[in-house]
Amino acid sequence: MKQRQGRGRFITLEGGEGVGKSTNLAFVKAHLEAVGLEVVSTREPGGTPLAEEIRALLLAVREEPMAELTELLLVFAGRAQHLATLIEPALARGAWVLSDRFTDATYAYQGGGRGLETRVIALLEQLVQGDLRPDLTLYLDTPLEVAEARLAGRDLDRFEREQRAFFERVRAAYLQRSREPGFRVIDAGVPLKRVQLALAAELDRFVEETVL
Ligand code: Z5A
Repeated sequence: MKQRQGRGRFITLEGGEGVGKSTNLAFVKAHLEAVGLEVVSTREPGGTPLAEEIRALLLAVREEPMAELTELLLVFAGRAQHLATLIEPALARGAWVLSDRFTDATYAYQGGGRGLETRVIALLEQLVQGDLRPDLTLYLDTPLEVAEARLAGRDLDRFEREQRAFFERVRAAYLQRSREPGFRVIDAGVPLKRVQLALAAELDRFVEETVL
């Protein structure tokens, strides 16, 4: 199998709520498996039993407001656990790891949304991840109205209860990150078939460049 030739690759799916990350995760996994790669799919916050407990803390709606720094540290605490027990071992044995969200979400939500300083996030990123960064980030982008319409009627978690201005800042922060190397913007406001054609093209290019 191709991934046995060395360390695996790390691919992340990013975007605001309702853009279709969960829907497309299975498609991306199947597309990579079809070329003979072992793919481990996971998500953030969460991905391991302990990190999923931290996820539950982050998403729960409670009376006591969560301080912004508490939120940031919980995000990175979960990530440290996720990296140590799932992501790093999988990459080391040659598997490809596909994560529904990773640190770009921290820059978007805690940086853009909450207004925490980028340099503080970058400091924690270096502490927790060392040099590890995604090899490819597929950012699904839609105008907010499109995602809102897709999510209408759903129970809202602590983040989803934020005001529209918060989500506008999140989207702006993601679009600013699109200048980072390995970051690809996919128009996700179109029918699913077209989104998946665009994803497949990016994946094929990436596999060709890095493996074949
Ligand atoms: N968070 C953070 O603050 N900091 C961090 O560092 C990290 C995360 C990692 C939970 O994440 C929260 O954690 C998140 C940010 C914060 N908060 N918010 N808000 P999450 O990823 O679990 O939450 P989410 O983004 O809200 O997930 P989601 O609502 O499930 O969105 P999605 O996965 O992108 O969408 P979906 O479930 O695949 O699709 C939504 C619906 O649209 C569904 O009915 C689909 O069938 C439909 N859909 C999807 N694509 C299409 C197309 N192309 N056309 C038509 N309909 C479509």
